[in-house]
Formats: sequence, C-alpha cells, structure tokens
Amino acid sequence: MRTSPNPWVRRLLAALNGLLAGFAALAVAELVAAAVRPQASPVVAVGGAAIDRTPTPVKDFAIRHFGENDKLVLQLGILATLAALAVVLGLIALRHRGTGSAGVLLFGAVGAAAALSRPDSTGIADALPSLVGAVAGAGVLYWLTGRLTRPATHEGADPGEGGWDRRGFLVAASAAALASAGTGALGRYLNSMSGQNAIASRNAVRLPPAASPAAPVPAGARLGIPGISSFFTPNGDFYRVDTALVVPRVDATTWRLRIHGQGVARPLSLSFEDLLRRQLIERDITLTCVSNEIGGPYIGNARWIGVRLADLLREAGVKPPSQGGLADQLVARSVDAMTIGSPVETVMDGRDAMLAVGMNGQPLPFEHGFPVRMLVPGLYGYVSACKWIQDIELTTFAAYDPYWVQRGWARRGPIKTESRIDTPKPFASPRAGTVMVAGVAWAQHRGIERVEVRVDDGPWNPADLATQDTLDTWRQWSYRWNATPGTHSLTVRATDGTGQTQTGTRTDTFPDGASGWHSVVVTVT
Ligand SMILES: Nc1nc2c(c(=O)[nH]1)N[C@H]1C(S)=C(S)[C@@H](COP(=O)(O)O)O[C@H]1N2
Ligand SMILES: [Mo]
Repeated sequence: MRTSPNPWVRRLLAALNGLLAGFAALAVAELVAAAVRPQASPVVAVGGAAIDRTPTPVKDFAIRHFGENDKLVLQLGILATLAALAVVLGLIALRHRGTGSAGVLLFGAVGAAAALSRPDSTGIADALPSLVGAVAGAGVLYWLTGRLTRPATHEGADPGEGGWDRRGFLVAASAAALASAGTGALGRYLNSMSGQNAIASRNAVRLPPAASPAAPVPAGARLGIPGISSFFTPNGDFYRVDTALVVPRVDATTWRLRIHGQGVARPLSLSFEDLLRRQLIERDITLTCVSNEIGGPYIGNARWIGVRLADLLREAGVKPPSQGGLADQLVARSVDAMTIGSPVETVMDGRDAMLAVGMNGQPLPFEHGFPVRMLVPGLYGYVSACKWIQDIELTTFAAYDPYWVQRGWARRGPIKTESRIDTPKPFASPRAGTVMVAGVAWAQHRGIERVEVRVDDGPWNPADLATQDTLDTWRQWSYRWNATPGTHSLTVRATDGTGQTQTGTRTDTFPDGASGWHSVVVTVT
C-alpha cells in the first residue's frame, strides 16, 4: 500500500493539526481556569473584553437582534474566529514549524491580556489559563507537524516521496484529540463545581416575613385577557440584561456589603444575615431596561422583598443633597466590577428604593443578582438595579462616571412613560367583529392615568384600565375593537399620573431610552 504525499492531502492534514492544537489549547486552558476561576478562561475573557469595548450602537444592535442569546452569539463568533486562525497557523507550520507554534503563543498572550484587562480581574493568575493553554497548543502543533513531515522510521511503514508516516500521524492526531477531549471535559466539570458553596448557601436561605408586606394585588389589576402579559413575571421568564458571560455565583455566607464614601459619618459593613435580621419591606416593582425598544420585551414585574436603602443610608449618616448632603451620586459596585450610579436625592426621596434579597417569594435567582441586588422604582436598570452588589460608595456625578455613562449613556435615567400592545400580535389575522386589543402601560413612580388606542388614522379612543396596583408597577389595559375586514394599524399611547402624555416622537434607545408609540398591523378577515 503506497502512501501518496498528495500536497492537498498534506494541507488538509496541516489544517487539522491547527484545529487540534487550538482544541488542545482551549481544553488545557479550561482545566487551568478551574484552578484559577471560570471567568479567566480565554473565550470568556476575550468575550468580556469585547463587551467592554464594543461601541454602544453595536451592543444595542446585538441586544435587540440576538436578544438574550447575544452572549451565545458572541462566544460562537469567537470560537469560529479561533478555528479559522488555527487553520491558518496549521498551514504556516507546514512551511515553518516554529512560526506556527509562535503564532499559537501569540494568541495565548492576547487571551492573557484580555483576562488581565477585565475590571473584575483578581490578579496575575487570571493570565494563566490562556498562557498555559497556549504552551500546550504550541507543543501539540509542533509535534503533529513533525509527524506530518518526518520520514517513516518503524518497520513496515511506507515512506512516500516527501516522506511521511501515515500510521504514526494518525495515531498521534487521535491521541492529541482524545487527550484534549478528556482534559476539556474534566475542566468543564471542575468549573461547573466551582459554584457549589454558593448554590448550597442559596438553598439554605429562608426569607423572613416582611415587617411591611405588600398590599394584596387588587382583584381588578389582572384583566385575564388571553395574550396579555401576566401581571407578575415568573422568575424564569424575567428578562435578563447584563455583561456577565459567566453568571457570578456568590456564596451568601461570606458575602459582605460595604457602604462608605463622601458624607458617610458611620461606614457600614453588613453580612447577608445582618440584612435578613432587619425590618424587611415587600413591594411590587416593574423593572425596565433602557435598551428596550418600543414594543420590546425588556420589562418585567415582580414582588420583591428587601431592606429599604434610605434607612441604611441614614444609619450611615448620609443626607440627601437637598438637606446639605455632600454626595449626589450613589455608585453601586458588583462582584463582577459593574458600576451603576443613582442620584442620592431620588434614592432618599421616600420611594421604596431597596436592597432586594427575594423575588416573587424566592431568594434571588443567580441570574438576577443573588444574594442581593439594588432596585430604585422609576429608574432604568442601568442606573439603579445593580445585581450581585457588594459595595456602595457615596460620591458625586462630577467626580465619577459609572460603566454605562463611560460608554455614552445618560447620567440620569428616569423611565419614560410607555405602553405596549400585547395582543393581537403583529401580522395576526383576527376575524371581523369584536377583537380584544390589550397590553400594558408603565410610568414607574408616576403611575398611569389614561391609555388610548387609535385605529389607522382615526381618533384616540379611551381604553379600559385595569385597577392600579401601585405607582411603581405597570398597568394592564384593554380596548374592545369593532374590527372591519382589511389591513389596519393599531396604535397605543399612555398618559402618566402627572398628566403628561407619552410623546409620539420616535427616538432610539441610546442614550436615555426609546420614545414613541407602539403600533401593530393586523389583517382582519
Ligand atoms: N452586575 C450587574 N448588574 C446589572 C447589570 C449588569 O450588567 N451587571 N445590568 C443592569 C441592567 S442594564 C438592567 S436593565 C438590569 C436588568 O436586571 P435583570 O437582568 O434582573 O432583569 O440589571 C442591571 N444590573
Ligand atoms: Mo438595562
């Protein structure tokens, strides 16, 4: 049996070498990351660094078009890029064995730099997964390329013209693939185990009853119309927007919160137990993301339980600016180094700003900030709702720009009055006759006073409003439409508790939230 050293076959195998080297590098990096921390693995580090540096319009585009899969799309993109680069390095190695391996080391250095550049980097150890992985990958590439070019040595081998040992190569390549698969699987497993203490601490949480419970939701607050958003959003369906590629798993038994900074007479350091021992409030609050487009899904309503933030601040000696306080900005910092800035005046103006420990009767889900997150009714999440919070610093707007503000978003983000048609869905084809048009409207902390619906270019008709739960929650509405055959557009607008009607002027979500009326087009049959 003669081995043909067909140059195309050699190139194909060289490309395979590159892929195997890349696989080995990522597998070893995964294992090392299990010893360091999951966030230091190269794909997560490069992805996180990419998120930090993505221009705002691109990030907004990604959130809008890939929704909550934006992170998956990003990681698949990084993997596809790495695969393409690995193929190129495999081909280069065929000509210059050392250069191919040097290329792998270079990418390792890029991964290490990305890991160290993350704001939540815990030190030089974060560079190790990328560096050790790259050394392994470079070695594998060097070794396999050698097998592809080295003349056969063992008995019975059939050296070709260029001289290569086919059987020896296949054995080496298979061994590399198997070893990488094993290493990668072990790394994955160990990484998944790294949050066990946090999981156990969450399972052990028993939420105490609130000293100040929420009033029962009024009977008329839920319209029960098919297709309308449920009044409370179940935790599993609640929208999620954050920059974390690996959801932080924080152990509540070792967690602490520090409150300090300008005008803090008595700095506080609180444990989770300390928080649970305090008087808890329970409140219904609708949370909204500034990246929510008109008609978009990034809004949810929950019953939260937690500690009133203004009480803690007063205990620490903080005064709002209107009473002579020095600090006008409260900067919350999370374990993943997110920074979120809220106006001290708003937090202390009597509304139920809180450090939440529970959501719809459960300890916070990890995705939504376990063990503790902040909430300020009436403010978009990016200026109020810090998840996995661990530090609160009193400062000024002049002195410090938090994460999103550094990226051009507005310093202050009061939620705009908005409304959404939940049913009928766009392009639905209801039958002529009575059609229930229904949805939600929100203007947190101002309340909703009126909702109107317009058919085509007709007059604005008053919708029926569900009973208001609180000023801080959304309000359901419905409109009985006498639908006639043909294509029609339905448009909704809301008026808030201050008498302001939602503007029809369409603006983008950047820099302080979208405005405009939501419309759907339907064809009545
Ligand atoms: N640590 C951290 N907290 C965060 C964010 C984040 O990226 N990191 N995103 C904020 C934004 S933009 C919003 S809209 C809310 C979303 O909260 P949710 O994911 O629980 O719905 O969390 C806020 N808190
Ligand atoms: Mo957001």
